[in-house]
This record gives sequence, C-alpha cells and structure tokens, in this order.
Amino acid sequence: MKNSSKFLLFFLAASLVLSFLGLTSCGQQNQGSGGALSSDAASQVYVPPGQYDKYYSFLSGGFSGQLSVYGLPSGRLFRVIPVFSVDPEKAYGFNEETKPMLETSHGFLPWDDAHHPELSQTNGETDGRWIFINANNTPRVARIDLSVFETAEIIEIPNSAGNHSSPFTTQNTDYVVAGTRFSVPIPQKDVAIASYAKNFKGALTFIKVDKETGKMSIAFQVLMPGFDYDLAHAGKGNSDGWMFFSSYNSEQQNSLLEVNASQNDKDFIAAINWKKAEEYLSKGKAKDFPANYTHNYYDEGKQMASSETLKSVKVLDPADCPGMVYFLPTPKSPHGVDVDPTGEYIIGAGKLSTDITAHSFTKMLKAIEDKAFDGDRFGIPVLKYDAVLAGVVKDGGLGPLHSEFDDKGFGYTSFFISSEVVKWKVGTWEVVDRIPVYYSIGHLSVIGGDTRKPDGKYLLALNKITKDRYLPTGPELCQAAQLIDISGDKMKLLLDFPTIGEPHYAQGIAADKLVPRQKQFYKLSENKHPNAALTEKDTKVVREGNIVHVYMTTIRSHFSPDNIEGIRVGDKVYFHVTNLEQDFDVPHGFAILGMQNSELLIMPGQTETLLWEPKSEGVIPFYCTDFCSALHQEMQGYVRVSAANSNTPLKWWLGQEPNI
Ligand code: K7E
Ligand code: CUA
Repeated sequence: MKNSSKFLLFFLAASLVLSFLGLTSCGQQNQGSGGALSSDAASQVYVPPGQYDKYYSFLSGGFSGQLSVYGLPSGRLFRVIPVFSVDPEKAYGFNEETKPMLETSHGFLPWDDAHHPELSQTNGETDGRWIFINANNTPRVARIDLSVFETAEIIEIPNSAGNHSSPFTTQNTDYVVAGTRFSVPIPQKDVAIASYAKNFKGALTFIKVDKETGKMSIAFQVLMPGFDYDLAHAGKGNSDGWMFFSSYNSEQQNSLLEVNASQNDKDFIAAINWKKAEEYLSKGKAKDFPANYTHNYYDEGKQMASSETLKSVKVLDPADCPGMVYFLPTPKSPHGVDVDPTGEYIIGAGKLSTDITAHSFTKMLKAIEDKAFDGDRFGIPVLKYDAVLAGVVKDGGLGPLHSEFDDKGFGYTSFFISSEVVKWKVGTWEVVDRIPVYYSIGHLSVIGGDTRKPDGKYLLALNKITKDRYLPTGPELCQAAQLIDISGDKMKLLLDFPTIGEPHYAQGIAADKLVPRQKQFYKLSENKHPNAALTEKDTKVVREGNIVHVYMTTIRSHFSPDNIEGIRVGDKVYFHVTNLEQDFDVPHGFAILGMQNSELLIMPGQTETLLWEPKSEGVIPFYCTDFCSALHQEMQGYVRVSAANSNTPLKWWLGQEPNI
C-alpha cells in the first residue's frame, strides 16, 4: 500500500471514530446543551425586544438553493431570499415575472445547491450593494440586490460542471469568478470516461460586474488542465490583480477519487494574473468557443425578468499566454484557499493534512522572476515549493478546510475532522488558541473575514452535524451555526442557532451599511410593468380567444374587481395584480382555488401575474393570503366559470354589478 493511501485511511478511521463517539480532538465529552456557557454569554447575544442586531449575516442554504438572512449576535432569522430554488411563499419561479430567472440551457430548473455568498467590495471592503452566490449543480452565479433583498440576475456558466470555486470577488468587484469543480470535455462531447486525462479540461470563468448596475457578463474563461478546481480567493492590496484557485485530483483520476485522487503529495493552487489576462484579451489572444448559456435579468422598472441565450464565449489558453498562470504546489488536496487582509499570504488548507500551508505573494513574484520552477504541468510553470513557502501552521488539528482573519493579525481555520476552530498568528504561524465546535465544521465566517478590513468581534462556525445539540426531529436533524466571540485572547462560545438547509458559507456586514440602502416600497409612479393597473379605474378583464387577462388591483381591504363572470372551462386566465399601497410593510396576497402554482405576495407598488386554468364549472373564490388589516378576512372575491361553449357574458365589478 502506498504511503498516501495509508495516510488517507488513517483520516477516514479517525473521522469515523470521532463521529461515532461524539468526541472532540481533545477527547472532551460533548458539553451538552448548557456547555461552557455562562450568563455572561447570554447577555452578549441578547438583543432586547424592539432593538436591532448590529450585523446582518447571509448564510447559504446549500441544498436548499436559497440564501437566508440572520441578525448577529442574536441569531434571529429575518428572511429567506429565494435564488436557485422555487419558493411558493414568495411566488419565486411560480409567477410569470420570475419564471425566466430559473431558465437555463437545460430548460426551467426549480432547484440548485448554493454554497458561497460573497458580498460586493469597494477598495477591499464590503459596500452593501450586492451579494453573489454560486449554483453548484448546474453552474450559475446569482446577484442579489441588497436594497430589496431579491435576486436580480442569474448567469449560467458554460464549459463548466459543478460551479464550486465561486463567486469570489476581486477587491473592487471588477470580477466574480466561477471555477469548475468537475473537469469535462470542452466543448462537451460523447467520449469514453477513461479518456479523462486526454479529453477533460477545467474552465475558470471571469465574470465582469458593471460598476454602476452590477450587471454580469462573462469576460473570459481560462482553459486549465483537467483537475478539480475547488475554491478561490482574490489577491488584495499588493496582490490585487491575481486570483487563486485551489485544486485537487491533479492525478486526473475519474473513479474512486477518495483513494485515487489522494496519491500525490501535493496538488496545486493556480495563481491567475487576471490583469495579464485582460491584456491578452485586448490583444486578441482569446479564441471564440461555441457555447450555449442563459443570462436572466430582472428589470426593476418593468418588474419582469427576461432570459436571453448566448452562443459564444472567449477562451484564453495558458499555452498562448505566457506569464498568465502559475501553479503553487500545496500539500494534500487543498480545499480552502484564503488570502490574508494584507494580501501577502495565500493560505492553502490541505484537507488530508494536519498542517496549513502559507505561501508568500512577494516570494511568488520573486520565484517567477528567478524562474524557480519545478518543471511544468501542461505548459503551466510549477513554482518551487520552497521558493514560495512563507510558513506552515503545524499540527493545527485534523482536516483543515477554510481560513478567515480578524483585525489583529490572527487567522482562524476550521478543522472538519477534529471539529474545532484553531486560531493562529499570521507571520509566526504558531497556534495560539483552539475551541471545539459541535460538530464537523465546514466554513467559518468572520464579519469581513475575507476582506482587507475584517471586524474582529464575531466568528460564525457553520456546522454540518448537530447530533445531540437540539431536540430531535425524526431522522433529519437540523444543521447549525455557532457564534464565537473572538475579541479577546481566548475564543468564547456564545450561541447555537439552527439554520436553513446546509450552511456552507456565510458573510456578514455591519447593519449600518445596509439599513440606509433599504427600499421601503415600490413607487407606483415608477411602475412600468406592461400589465399594471395603476388605479381602480384602470382595472378590467379582456378576452383574447381562450386567453383572459384580468387587470386587478389591491388596497386595504378589497380587490378590484372582486366579482368576475364569463370565464370558461379551458381558459388560461392571467391575473395581473397591482398592489396600490404606498406604505412600508403592506403586501397583499392572492390565491384562487385549484391553481397549480403558488400564491402571489405582492409588495406595495408592485405588479405580479398568476396563471390559472379552471378545469370545471362553478363559482370559485379567491382571497388575500397576507393578514393585511382588520378586514383582511373580507378581502375576497368570486370568479364564475361556465362551460367551454357557454355564452355567459364577460363582466366584472366591485360593489355594483354593471348592466350590460
Ligand atoms: Cu467547504 Cu462547498 Cu465551500 Cu461546503 S464547501 S464546507
Ligand atoms: Cu390584503 Cu389581506
């Protein structure tokens, strides 16, 4: 048996033992629900009724496909923002306006797996404008507008599969990236899987973000060897202009990866000089590859999403672009690649290791200049390990995954197998503190922890397994976050709270960066929805063959119209409902018996459209689903449905039936 395989087996065994016994690396028993907490901790997370939290934290939903918004330090859940999965509560993916958001080259997709929320940055600080998040299954990147907490845009990533190293941003949000976790034939074609090493490639995509509007477009892709590109982070400060991608499976295996992709002692962090890439792009070095991908955009004026299909993408081949890509050898299948706030250190967490590797950006530039190469892989120079190494955090724990930073020169790394957060000193690489977490932590999140300006108050541990931490709920137990105070020398556990879906990663931001940006309602005067009725006088019902458009309004506490006759079995009825309210926090809902989609939940000043296809004759009620006033329960109406061949006249009214 090869050494590396033995090494792997050791870790698998260690992981199993730990998870069966519920032990931490220090051999402590689970401290139970009370744990080490004191009343002091309780007072630190207590936000009195009516008061605000100091921070927002955005937690990815993992396999829920959504993004959830919590307050810190309280751990209170504010909102779940639908992104890649349909959400009947908000009609996302069900109303006519948002259906195009979930269009892809494979058609309408109602689900995905979302891992990494990433806030937009200006000068290396979060600016509170947008938050991006990746779809891991069918490769996409979404942009959420933080003035309304709604998904504004989704772009599909061609030549990619498993969009995992995404959507990490540069320090001025010039680009967000999308690196493929699975290498695939590019362009896709029918080949033997065993031809992996010959035919499979990995695409690293750079998505340009418009400075004013945030609109995304694919600027270029870098065509890389067929490894698995796992995570990424941008350089900052001096290293701005570079993007670092971790990779595993430099063995280029296509089966039993748990053994076969763990053979090499070192895999690579790919360092991409994107400013160089821009030069090559402008010199015409990119090739146009045929592609097929969608770009979906929600127009806030028209209140309508549209989906376009794009057919080509610019691809840069490192072979044609010397000086654009280098490999930094990094031990043991690195998962996270994280850059410290100064931009000098590039931290690789080899997940099959006990150590954390720190590369130096300055040494990297010197090694490039000196051509200190250890040969190349597919023409990409491999830098000498010793020439780029800054230091190693020794014996941190088992299974390091991700690192973030505080404002005092410390790094924090999550250790999945030994279930702990380890604090170490940037530059001296000594471990200074550790704290157990319950259990099996993935990412951790310091507010601003991947920016140039981290806030050193809180760290959130995002745990995969909770076992005995909460009341049991059948076979599936909740997943959870744990809030840790990192302001002192010793880390202190403050709070556990359950999460929606699997919280892979989270990013936090000070509330005072977001509160002033909040839109309170949509102005009716700016409503350019083509089917809006902006006053009750404009409401009407129009038949075009078997398609019926109902132009309807809502205001506390009635619909206009609320009685409709002359609908026939087999009609397609579109209810275009405009909420005439012009005040904060007064949505109205709309639902009708027998509909096959979801309620509408219409914000003040907005118009939304529901399709309803009545299947049988009768008089069918509809009502408001959101308790909007003392007379909410009276907010209801009827639609009379006649036989397909009937000649019941088309009529509608509110209060007084018209004579026609
Ligand atoms: Cu480590 Cu998808 Cu970032 Cu989960 S990933 S943990
Ligand atoms: Cu409108 Cu309830």
